[in-house]
Amino acid sequence: MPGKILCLFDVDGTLTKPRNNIDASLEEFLQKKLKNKCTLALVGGSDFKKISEQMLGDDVIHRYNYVFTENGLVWFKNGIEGDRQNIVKHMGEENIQKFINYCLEYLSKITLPVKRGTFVEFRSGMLNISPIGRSCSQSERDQFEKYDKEHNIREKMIDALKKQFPDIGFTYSIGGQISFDVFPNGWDKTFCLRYLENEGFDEIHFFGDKTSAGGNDFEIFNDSRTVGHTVTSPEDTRKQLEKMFNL
Ligand code: M1P
Repeated sequence: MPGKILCLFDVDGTLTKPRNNIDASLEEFLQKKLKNKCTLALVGGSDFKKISEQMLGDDVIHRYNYVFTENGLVWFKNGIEGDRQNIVKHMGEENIQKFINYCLEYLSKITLPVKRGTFVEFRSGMLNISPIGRSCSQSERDQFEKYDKEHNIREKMIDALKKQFPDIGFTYSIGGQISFDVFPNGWDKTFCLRYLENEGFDEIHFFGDKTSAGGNDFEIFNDSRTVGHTVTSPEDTRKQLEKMFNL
């Protein structure tokens, strides 16, 4: 591996526009220029299917030395899958079902400008809940984000879940436009650091756009094991890297 510096990137809002593909010129910059200076890693809240799609194909696990999907609950090193967390094993079927049933009941009682399908996406280490439904189009997604900013649909639902399940031990995280992630306490993006801290890096630089309190990059950005960088867009990420590495 080149050098002892690791650059660890969030995906949505940092390397790509939310749920869009990475720009080919940014990917070329990362692979042809940055990779000569440091080791590359990704950490996203999304599952492998979404991250590989956004990062231009399944061979992302070979182009990036480490790929942490679902916050690192499912991960790859040099193309080889490591262990994966299982939310059902951890929480028990009964708890998971009570939780999902309540989410569906709650969502059946709210009216939005539009509602589509796939309200609960079940992943290996987390649940992803979307009030509008994940099968909405890009324009419906953008409209929901705007509507949610005015009406706090997701925040209100999270408050209701916290009230209904005060001791369940879940963390709720709004990382994207139309949904929120639900995972056991501690399974946020800092989870991936356990796989990196003994890999011999002198510095782990983390780049993310949601680094303030309540954002899904907050914990890893503030972790003592990382040097945190806040970015405002993929273009800003590139600018900061050019400056940092004299590229
Ligand atoms: O990576 C950030 C988030 O991206 C998606 O969010 P949304 O579909 O709401 O824009 C989801 O995959 C979510 O899990 C993830 O945290």
